[in-house]
Amino acid sequence: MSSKAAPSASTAAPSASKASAAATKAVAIADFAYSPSSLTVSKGTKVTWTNDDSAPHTVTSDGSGPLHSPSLDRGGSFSYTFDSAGTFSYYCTVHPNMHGTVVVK
Ligand SMILES: [Cu+2]
Repeated sequence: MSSKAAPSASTAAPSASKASAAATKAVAIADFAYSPSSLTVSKGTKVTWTNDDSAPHTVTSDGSGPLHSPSLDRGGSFSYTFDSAGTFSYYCTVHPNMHGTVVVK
């Protein structure tokens, strides 16, 4: 009946051994441009785009990439966690001259 063996730890840290407090990065969308337009992050980084423009914008991968945001109105945001390395280029479907790149290492 030992009630001594404390049922250890509900310290809520399941990440003990894996190095990573999930990194986050932000990209602003303003003046019809992504800022920064080119971003380099480590695998596992969560990137959040926030639209600061009055016009709607999207974050949409070139080709078959993984980014498919809805149309973001002013103040709207979209996040994606990059779990694999590579170069992810994207554009705005509303303004196809807007381009950005995320490089994941
Ligand atoms: Cu746009």
